[in-house]
Parts: sequence; structure tokens; C-alpha cells
Amino acid sequence: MDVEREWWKEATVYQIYPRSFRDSDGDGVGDIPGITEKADYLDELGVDVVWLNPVYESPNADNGYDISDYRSIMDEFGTMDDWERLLAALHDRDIRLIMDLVVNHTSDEHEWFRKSRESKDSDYRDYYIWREGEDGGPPNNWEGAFGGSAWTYDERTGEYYLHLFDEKQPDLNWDNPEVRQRVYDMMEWWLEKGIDGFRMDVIDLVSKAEGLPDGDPDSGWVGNEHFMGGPHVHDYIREMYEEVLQGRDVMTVGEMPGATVDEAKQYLGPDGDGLNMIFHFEHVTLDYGEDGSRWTMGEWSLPEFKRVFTKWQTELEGEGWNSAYLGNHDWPRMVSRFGDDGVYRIESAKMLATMLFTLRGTTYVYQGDEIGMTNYPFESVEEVRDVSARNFVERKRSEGYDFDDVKDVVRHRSRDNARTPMQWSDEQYAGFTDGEPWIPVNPDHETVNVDEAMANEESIWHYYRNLIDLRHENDVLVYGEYDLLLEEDPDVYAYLRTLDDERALVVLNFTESTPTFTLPMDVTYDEAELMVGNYAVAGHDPRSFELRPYEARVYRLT
Ligand code: TEU
Repeated sequence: MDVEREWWKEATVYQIYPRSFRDSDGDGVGDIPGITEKADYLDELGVDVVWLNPVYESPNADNGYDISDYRSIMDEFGTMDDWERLLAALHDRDIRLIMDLVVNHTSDEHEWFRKSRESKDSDYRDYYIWREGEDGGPPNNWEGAFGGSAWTYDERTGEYYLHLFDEKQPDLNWDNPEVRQRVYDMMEWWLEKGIDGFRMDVIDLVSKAEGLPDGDPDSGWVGNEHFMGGPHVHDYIREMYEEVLQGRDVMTVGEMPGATVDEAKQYLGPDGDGLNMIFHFEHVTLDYGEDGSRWTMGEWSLPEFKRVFTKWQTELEGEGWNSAYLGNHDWPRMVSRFGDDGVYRIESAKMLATMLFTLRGTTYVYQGDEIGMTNYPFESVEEVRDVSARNFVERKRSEGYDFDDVKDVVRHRSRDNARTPMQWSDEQYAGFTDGEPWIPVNPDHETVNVDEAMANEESIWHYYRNLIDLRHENDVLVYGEYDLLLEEDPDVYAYLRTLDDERALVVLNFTESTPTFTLPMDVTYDEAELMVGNYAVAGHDPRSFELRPYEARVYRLT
């Protein structure tokens, strides 16, 4: 085997969005004791790592991605003691815990920003990015990810501050070594508490181009070429590694909206910046419209999708480790987006899972995907919570459109789709809370819920459990080389995984039609055995067969 073994390569990571996982005290908001209550659930499913979305003190302009104190827990979620109990409960079950590190920006209510905005000669002024306006407007044309200018004017000192996200999320000035040191100290503090790593929020945005030049106005997120993968990003990540991470047995995954595969080699490679994995955005933006925005509908095609995955699978070979994900708290539900959330919900959810567990990379499961949760059928603006979606609806309203005009795109694209409460049962509020939930529960919880799924051996849940075991038991699924088959096939995604003399053949039908799969002649074997599949299969011959809607099969070839 040419690849080094690591626990985090073999791991299944389960992502928890605490606000929507389980509410233990009836205030309608998920919390940390609620997660601890479900530790046995996670153990039974068999996951190895939990990634917890931000739980730090926050005014919640962006659900915890606007942090006002990195070293305390948000009141709504509980106390530091609750968090310590959660960590212990997970560790007792051999589940590791990684925390979200959100350091491109803080909340405007963070002490550093409050001091920074006080006066131009505050000791904290240079912790953030302040500039004078130009011609009565902001310093440049950069936009925030949630719409509008990336600059907000602050009357007190008559200057603008930069925020690549909401105005309540001012960007830290990473060119200031003191800021970086404060971040490293904070990371150290959490590591000393015994956590097992970090998911690093938009970490490729921390370095901004010198002089903050205007961006190309037609390039999607205006300004991105000046802040995605900026001039010092590698220096800073490398420094973070050397100062904090080096020599510790932890895992890191950097969220990188702008990363190309070549940049990834630098972040991950043997002589690179020291990260273990990144989340790139290439496959989750395939269906963006022509203006490069999530709010215009485009189409994705399977050949294109395969090209993206194949590029990352093959080019990172020997140069870095992949992460396999199809959704998280920022994207629509994966079954609604890449599968079918109607007639073939169960089949397609299992098919997509088969892919996630058989690609070369660490598998990431977003809460609820293990029971095939779907997008939410939005009917009114009152149901929309997410700042990004609300801003979009508001912009459209100012252009004269009402909610019905944008309902479709909200249904397909709002981040809220992934944030509706976890569906534990068919009871009122899906067993998420005894109170009134902060965001509506998906009405399909009457049939789509954990109770039902755990009781039914044929469920998506049991299929996930099986895949988790299968990956633990078969190195070929973790470490095997990847080779694409049938490159141009518009319906079927098929690939081989090879490790020494072990081979696995993966065949996935991405459609509701019944294409025929024919194994290329040059793939020879003596025996074939079905390892897993989402339909009953008679016999063990993968030479040529008709696939049923959204069918997935994995064969062991010897
Ligand atoms: O997301 C980064 C990001 O760029 C997008 O996924 C973002 O949601 C999208 O561009 C909006 O249209 C991360 C977090 O995962 C997200 O929840 C936060 O809102 C964001 O950073 C800011 O911290």
C-alpha cells in the first residue's frame, strides 16, 4: 500500500447542526445536552467522528458563524460543563469530536471589534480591515456572500469595515501577527480541552490582496479573485500548522469555497501547508446559474459531475486526501438535489450513500441524510430563517417580486432546507422538541423519521450502518486507487477501486430509467461477489446487467 494509514482517512464523520439536532429543555432550540442524549444513537449508527457546527457565544446573525466569544458556549446551547459532558460521552464511545473554527471573521459584538470601532487609535483598530470611503461610497466594489456591499460605514470613526459575509461578521485582519497569535492561542486552548481537530470555516478567504483592488463585476461573488486563495494564505495556514497543529494527533479539514485541485495540493501535499483535507465547492456549485449565483437555477449533468469527482480523485493521488460530501448545513438536502425525493427517495438516498462510502476520501454524513431527509416545501416567507435566503427574498421584493415568484428557487436553494429539525419520530415536532421549534419541521416526518428507520431492516438507516461497517472492514474502499469506467455514460457512474490484489467495482445509476451496464472487456476477474446493493440481486455476475431506477451495486472482483 503506497498510502499512509491514518484514523481520519478511515473515519466516517457525522456532522451535527446543534440548533436543529435535539432540544432537551423545550425552548425550541437544539442544545448540547440534547446531543449527549443521542450519544448512543451515534454509537449505534457506528460513526467515528462528530463535527459540531459552532456552539460558541453568538448573537446568531448567521447561526453561530458570528462569534462574540470563542471561549464560551452560547446560552441557548448550554454551558461549558454541558460541553465537557458531551465530549466525555463521545470519547467513552470511541467517537472523536472536531469543532468548527470560524476565524475569517468574528461577530461585531466580539470584544475585539467593539474596541476596534471605538477610535482610529484603538489598540484593536488593526484587528479588522478599516478603510476610508471612495467618492462618497465604499472603498471598493466587493460584495458580501449574502448580497450587498462587503463594506459597512461606521459613523463613530467615519470609516468602512470589511465583511465578506453579513455586516455583523467583520473580517479579521490576518496580516496583523497579533491577530494570528490570538487565533492560535484560542486553538491551543480548545485542543488542551481534548478535542480531536477542527473544521476551518472559509479558511481560504483569510488573506486579502494588497491594496484591496476592485473585482471583476461579472465574476459571481464580486471581488473573489482578490480574497479567495489570497497572497499569504499558504503562509498563514502553514504558520498555524507549525504553531498549533504539528505533532498532535488531530484531524483538520479546511472549508475552501475557492480552492482548485492545484491549490489543494499545496494545502494538503507532503510539502504543503499541513491540512489533512479540504472541502472544495466544485460539485456543489455545478447547478449554479450563469451569473455564478446560487439564486439562479442551472442544471447539473452526470458527465460533468463525474468529471469533477474524477479530477479530484485522480489528481490528489499521492498529493493529498479527499473529503467526500454531497451536502451540509449550507446546501439543499442531497437526496432532493442529486437523487429523487419522490418515488425513489429510498433507492436514490441509498445510491448516493453508496457513492460517498466508496470514493477515495473521508466520508462526511450530514445529520438526517441517514434517514433520507428532504428539502422543505416552503409556502411563505415567514418560514424562511436563513440570512442568505432572507436577503435574497428582500432584494427580489425591492425589485417588485413577491414570494410566490421566488418560491421555487427558495425551495431548491435555501440553506434552511438542511436546517429543519432532525426527525426522530412521527410525533408532533418530530420528537425534536416539546416546545415550538425555531424553524418549521418538515411535514414528511410522519413517514421519514429515526424510529421508523431503525425498526425497518430495509431502511436507509440500516443501509448506512452497513456501509460504515463495510468501509471499516475493507481497506480497498478506503485506500484503493480510483479508476473511472464508462466516462461518457450519461446515466451511470461506475468506477473501480484497486488495492494490491483487492478490487471493488462500483456501479451507480443516477436516473429513474433502466440503463444497461456492461463491464469493459479489459476488466478481467475470476470471481465476482456482491458486497452491497440497494436492490435484491440474484447471482453474482457483473459482466452485463440492467440497472433498476437509482440502483447501486458494489462487487468484489478477485
Ligand atoms: O460557508 C461559506 C460559504 O461560502 C457558503 O457556503 C455560503 O453559505 C454561501 O456562499 C452563501 O450563499 C461558511 C459556513 O459553512 C456558513 O454556514 C457560514 O454562513 C459562512 O461560512 C460564514 O461563516
